[in-house]
This record gives sequence, C-alpha cells and structure tokens, in this order.
Amino acid sequence: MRKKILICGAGGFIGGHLVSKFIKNKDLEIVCADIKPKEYWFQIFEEAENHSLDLKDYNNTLKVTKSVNHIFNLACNMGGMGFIENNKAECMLSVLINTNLLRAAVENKCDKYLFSSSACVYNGSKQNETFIPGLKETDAYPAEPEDGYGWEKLFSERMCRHFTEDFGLETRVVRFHNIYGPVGTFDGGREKAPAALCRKIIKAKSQNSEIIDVWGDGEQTRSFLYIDDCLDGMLKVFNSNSSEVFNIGSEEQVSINQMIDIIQDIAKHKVNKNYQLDKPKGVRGRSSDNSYVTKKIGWKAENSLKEGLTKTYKWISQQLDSGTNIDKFCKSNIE
Ligand code: GKE
Repeated sequence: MRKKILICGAGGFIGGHLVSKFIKNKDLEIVCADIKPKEYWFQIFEEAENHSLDLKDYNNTLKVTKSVNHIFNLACNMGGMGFIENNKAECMLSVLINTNLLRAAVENKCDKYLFSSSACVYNGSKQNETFIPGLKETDAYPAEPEDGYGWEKLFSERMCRHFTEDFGLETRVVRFHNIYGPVGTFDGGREKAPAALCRKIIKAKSQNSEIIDVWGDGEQTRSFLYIDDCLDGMLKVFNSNSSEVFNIGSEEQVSINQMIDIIQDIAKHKVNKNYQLDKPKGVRGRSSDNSYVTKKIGWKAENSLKEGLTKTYKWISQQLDSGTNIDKFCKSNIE
C-alpha cells in the first residue's frame, strides 16, 4: 500500500518545495490543498491530486484528509513583517485551519500531523537587542509572542500537544525562522526581507540607481534559513519519535545592513540606503539556537546565507527579466 500524504498550503513557498521533493517518490500518493486558484500556485504537479479549497471550512478538511496517512500543515495566511503587522485578525483566523485539520485527522484516523510554527512565538522581551543569543525552544514562555500571527502559532502549537495527549494523534511541531529561497514571494506586500532586498538591488542595478529603501535603521538582526535546509530539518523532525517543539532555523545572525552587503557583493552593484523608520520593523534581534534540535534529531543547517542568497538572487533576476507569469509571486491578495 502506498502511503498517502496530504500537503496543506501546497500552492505556497514551502509547500510547493515539499511537493516537488515528494513527487519524485513513486511510493507516495500526494494530495495537495491550497486556498489559491490553481493558476496561482507557485508550483503544481499533475501527478498529484490537487484541490483548491478553503481549509478554514471543516467539511473541506474532512474531504482532503480521507484515507490520508500523514499531514503536513504548511497552510496559513502569512507574509513578512509588512503583512503580519497590518493583518493581525487575518493571521489569527488561520487558527481555524489548524483546529479543523486536527479534528479531521482524528475523525479520519490519520497517523501523523506536522504543524509549521514560527519564530514569531518567542517572547518579545527576549528580542529587544541586536545580536541576541539564539532563542532556545524554552524561550517561548512566559508567553509574549508577536501580536496576532505569533499568538495564533503559539495557541496552535499547544493544540497539537493536547491532541496528542488527549486523542493519541502523533504530532510534530517545527518553529521556522525566516525561510527564504527561490520560487517564493518577492513583491506585493507579503515578501520577507531576503527576497525584498534582492529585488530592490536587482532593480537599482538595472535602472543604474544607487539608492534602495530599507525598513528601519538596518541594524536590526535576524537569522535566515535556506529552503533546502528547512525541508531537511522538517523531514528529520517528522520522521523522529519526538512530539516536542523544535527550532528549524539558522544560527548565522546578521543585521539587515550586513545582509545588504552580501547581496551587493552578489549583484556586483553598490547601493546607498534610504532608511524608512516608519515602516514595520518587528523585533530588534532574533536568531535560532539549534543545540536542542541537533542533539535530539541530529539536524543542522548546511547552507550559508551567502550561498542561499546567491541562488535566490539569481532566481528573482530571472523572473524580473522574463516578466511573464510572475503575478503569483508579486500580488499580495491572492488567497
Ligand atoms: N519585508 C521587508 N521588506 N523587510 C525589510 C525590508 C523590506 O524591504 N527592509 C528592511 N526590512 C526589515 C524589517 O523591517 C524587519 O526588521 C527585518 O527586515 C525582517 O523582516 P521580514 O523578513 O519581513 O520578517 P521578520 O523576520 O521580522 O518576521 C518574520 O519572521 C518569520 C519567522 O522568523 C515574519 O514576518 C514571518 O514571516 C515569519 O514567521
């Protein structure tokens, strides 16, 4: 019997990459679900069973989880800081996706359920300085997560835990730290800093301009994880025996200014920065401490930020050059 795998959010960035990996394995039967119309899915594969539907509706979750063994829930209404700071209610409504999927997983007797959480669950008071020590999994409590988006993620993490305790559903939870890479959003309002800054530098270069807009003063710090490392970490956690929560992030903490220096080198084009202090900035400093996930699961990130950004920059350049069919990566309101 082939294992049947459901990927929720399959039309998005991480979901699309996961399907592209799984589809090569002929021992798996792949079911994909996403709220977007299929022409807007970032990647789509005819060999899979593809559903465009709203997972906030319980009947839809019952339908797509039927006779499924494993569920990867990568579906949520999300984006970079520009989106989550201005759409808190929309972000919190993603709780319906996780709630309904968990109920449906129990009802349809699925074996295992993975929830993609976020570094936005971490206590804000531990992220008030630049170049902070990496956040350990235990730093999510006492709870003071990112307003809106982070509260939803933290609540949903706990719901997974209680579905395991009360109903025996095997759950896995990963906390992603700013995942980036090719075939993701790079314009339109939902893009995160790596893609946004690649796009801005590509455009500046092509227009012989030396100025780019940067949100904040550029001294805020983050760590960014390349998509291949994200998939590797997520699958290692999924295949482990642990239903604890794990960081899936990079420990390479940089300021936004330092990331811009790396992208300038890749572009071979120097820019001056126009700091926009009134734009969404999020926490002052954030990075991942991977000691627990490395010890328990044996995972660590392999790609440096420079390597990952080089591939991302190249892909965004190609999209901007071709100019065709790029709306799906650049429009913020396609749901
Ligand atoms: N998006 C964006 N666009 N951010 C910029 C830009 C720009 O042009 N210029 C500078 N920044 C700064 C932001 O002000 C912020 O301080 C930093 O880069 C990172 O922004 P981000 O990549 O949009 O998102 P965050 O790391 O603040 O937050 C994200 O965290 C993830 C988990 O680590 C969230 O938006 C979620 O997408 C996600 O859960």
